[in-house]
Amino acid sequence: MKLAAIETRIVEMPLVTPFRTSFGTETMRQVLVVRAETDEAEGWGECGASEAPLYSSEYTEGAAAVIREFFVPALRDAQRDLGDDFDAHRVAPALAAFKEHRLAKSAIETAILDAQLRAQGISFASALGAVRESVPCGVSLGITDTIDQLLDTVAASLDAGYVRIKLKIEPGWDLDPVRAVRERFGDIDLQVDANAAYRRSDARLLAKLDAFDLTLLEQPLPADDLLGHAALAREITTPICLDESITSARAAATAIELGAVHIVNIKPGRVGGYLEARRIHDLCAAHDVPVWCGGMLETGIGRAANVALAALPGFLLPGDTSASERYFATDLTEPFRLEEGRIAVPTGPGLGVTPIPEVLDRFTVRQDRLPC
Ligand code: OSB
Ligand code: MG
Repeated sequence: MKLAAIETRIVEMPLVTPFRTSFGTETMRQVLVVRAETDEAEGWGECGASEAPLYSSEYTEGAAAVIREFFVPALRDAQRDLGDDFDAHRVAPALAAFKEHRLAKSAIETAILDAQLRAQGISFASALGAVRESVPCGVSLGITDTIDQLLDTVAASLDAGYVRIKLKIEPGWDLDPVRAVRERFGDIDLQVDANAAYRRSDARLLAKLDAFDLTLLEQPLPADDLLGHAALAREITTPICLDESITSARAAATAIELGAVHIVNIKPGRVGGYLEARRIHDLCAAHDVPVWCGGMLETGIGRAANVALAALPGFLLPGDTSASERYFATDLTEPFRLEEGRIAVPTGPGLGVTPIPEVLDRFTVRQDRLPC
């Protein structure tokens, strides 16, 4: 396969409701969409970064810049060395010299993998090793102004069919909302995500969550505090799940060895792409560590690939793979719909979905074509 060009677009999609986490509030999903043009097919990828570097150090404009200034020239060089042999597995090695920027690397690798799989007539699901035709879905609910608002949102999510509820927490919004949801809705599958908002000295407070029988506590401490998570794991009974800390298969191996993690949230963007995500899945399976698929408020492009990944055998818990309408009134692709709490895994070649040109154009604020 020969890569002809990388096209980047900055797209701005209004969210149906603001999404508030311990690190900030998003009312609009600013997303970098990547299109890979090859001699055989085109492919699509999306970058998980948002407008500001609040979840991680990456942000949309930075991702666009690193792709333009460094990644595309490196892909051009790699391709020149390889002749017509270029494919998605060459992307990570070609970009490995550039530190971090995993969300941007993932968008590039995904677009090229999509092009390759479309040309080969293979779906993401079968390329990755999926064993399910549909996946059970959870929903991640942001911090609200009042507990009553939160209870209404949980009620609506359960009515819609979501099989697992995740509440965002932060200091000052933890025990009370969790208690209220548990009391009102009883024995539902409930978990919480702190996005690194607590410190080791909060262990006693976090131990009070044990009373609510949560499925897991996601990323309570800073990303680089693996020892803190290991210490916390010895002081509380709620299983610890890591998100921000797991940046690679190596980081996952370290966290498992330290006893810092019981369950892993796999976000392909955060680890640099679906190929590394697959390796983390395999590593966790080998250690009997369950995984689930996280999300970054993806449009249909990223959602298609996430749903395919979530169909692998080690994905033993419902993911943050919610339906398109939970995020957007109009998605970039055909919307993903929830049916009896599940989303069907796309079966067509590559992602199995394609952005709708008029919709993509309507939400695009800037576009750049970079020849390779
Ligand atoms: O921590 O899992 C997270 C969204 C953006 C950034 C980080 C996170 C999230 C979510 C929402 O929790 C997941 C989703 O519904 O896509
Ligand atoms: Mg998280």
